[in-house]
Amino acid sequence: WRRAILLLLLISACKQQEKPKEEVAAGPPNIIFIMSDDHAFQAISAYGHELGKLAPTPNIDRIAKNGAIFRNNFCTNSLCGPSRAVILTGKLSHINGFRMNGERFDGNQPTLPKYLKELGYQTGIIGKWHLYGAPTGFDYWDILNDQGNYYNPEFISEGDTTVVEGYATDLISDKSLDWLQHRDSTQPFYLMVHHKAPHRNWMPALRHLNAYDTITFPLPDTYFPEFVDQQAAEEQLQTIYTDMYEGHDLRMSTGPGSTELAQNPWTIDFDRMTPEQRKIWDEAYLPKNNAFWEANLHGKELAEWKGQRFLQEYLATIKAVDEGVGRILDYLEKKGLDKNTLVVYTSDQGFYLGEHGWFDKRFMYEESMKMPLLMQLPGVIKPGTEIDAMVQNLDFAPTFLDLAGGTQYASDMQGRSFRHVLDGTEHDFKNAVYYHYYDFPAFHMVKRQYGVRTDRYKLIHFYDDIDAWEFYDLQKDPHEVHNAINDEEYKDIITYMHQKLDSLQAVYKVTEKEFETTPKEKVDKAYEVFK
Ligand code: SGN
Ligand code: CA
Repeated sequence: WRRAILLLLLISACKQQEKPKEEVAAGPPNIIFIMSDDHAFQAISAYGHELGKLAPTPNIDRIAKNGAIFRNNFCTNSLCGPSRAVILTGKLSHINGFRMNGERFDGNQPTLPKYLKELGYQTGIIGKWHLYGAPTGFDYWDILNDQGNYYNPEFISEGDTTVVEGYATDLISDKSLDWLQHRDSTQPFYLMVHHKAPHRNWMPALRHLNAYDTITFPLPDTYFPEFVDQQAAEEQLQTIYTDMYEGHDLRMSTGPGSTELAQNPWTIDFDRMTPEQRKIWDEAYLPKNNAFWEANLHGKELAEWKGQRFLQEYLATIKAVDEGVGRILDYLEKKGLDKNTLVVYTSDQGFYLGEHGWFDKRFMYEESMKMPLLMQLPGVIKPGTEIDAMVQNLDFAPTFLDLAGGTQYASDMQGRSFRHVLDGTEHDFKNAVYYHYYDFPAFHMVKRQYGVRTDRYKLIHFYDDIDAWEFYDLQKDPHEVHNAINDEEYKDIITYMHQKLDSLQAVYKVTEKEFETTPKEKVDKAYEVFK
């Protein structure tokens, strides 16, 4: 009988060990939130843009095939730190307190990972943080220092700062897979995988340095813009051919036969490479740069060449991100975890790839305001779903909480769950979305602005050292080159848009404080500094 008891004990112990696994498989979904930095939707092949087709992202596209692609997902404030703060809190910048880069995120406030922890999730964040101060609400964090560097970056974890040799994107993918392998498998998990790529200065992995050498990418029709009634656009400092650093951004050399970089104000990006890395780098660029000198380009041709070089670098930088996404998807599939894991791919905001002649973001014009968004979750999202409904990064936290069974935590958030957009039972989610950007005067000198966008129209108010309204009919003018604010034909619609804007500002509790302006001397000085 002793044997029989032992056997019974053993069987019950085994059952107990198995049980949590079954619970996890059937219980709330795991969530992997993969977010890159400045990844334009134009550069993801699933979106069907010409650039994406020439520089495909087969692994990111897998998420669209397995689940959904969002064609109208918008950020509320097109800048790194602010977007991240909105995602963590489900609240707009003026409520979560992080309006512009360089501010410190108040880690004492309630956030998505904190709520998920209460719901029994194991939480982790790996990669770019950029909110200053230590992350709160995470069981595990291993973040890049500030903006992070592409080569041999510094990672900060609890009580430890380490320079890790290697390429940032690969390291972030490795660390994420490592975390997944060693996590406590009895709990559902929430993992934020935050890439630095493809943020400026767009340094590809060594294996991708020649990826797009032979491809000519199309430059947008607005590459050489004429700004009419677009004063803010006229006064920005983010034009590819006038505001990029030839060395730092475009790897241009000081002359034929030289590997020394032309304008390179922050030497650290290249200086931190090991001699071996630098050798491979220089060998890849020398012939290309010699060919450039040989061609002896000037004026418009030179400006176009710069656009090409930028796109080659930017798109090559994305290759390692896409590979990393593939490795994570493979891992989930191998372990059978894909069945109950929400996989999200997005970017902290959009990015201009030559539209209006620009790089960077910040403006409310489409390519910056629109964030790529792809999601898969078998059983909830049908494979191949195309979503046209307008959603925002503001809605991520409420949506994830809804899927995790914690809607009660979203009650004071300003976003709304789009779960039923995901499962195909809701089509008209929001009829208008609000936008508000504050980071002026600052790098690139993009003016303060707020506005409203509906599925067809956009109304923007630029303020601070300017007081200018712009209105666009996106159906007739998708490139936003005709400011129709004074067109008689739109009079009634413009009145409607103003009402919409006022009501959104009331609902979101935007007070007078948000419209403060900067003393003129400060603005003038900033134009001098950033020029
Ligand atoms: C850096 C970049 C800018 C960029 C900001 C903000 N310059 O300052 O071009 O606008 O980051 O980007 S760099 O040459 O130093 O990289 S954000 O995505 O972090 O908001
Ligand atoms: Ca960014």
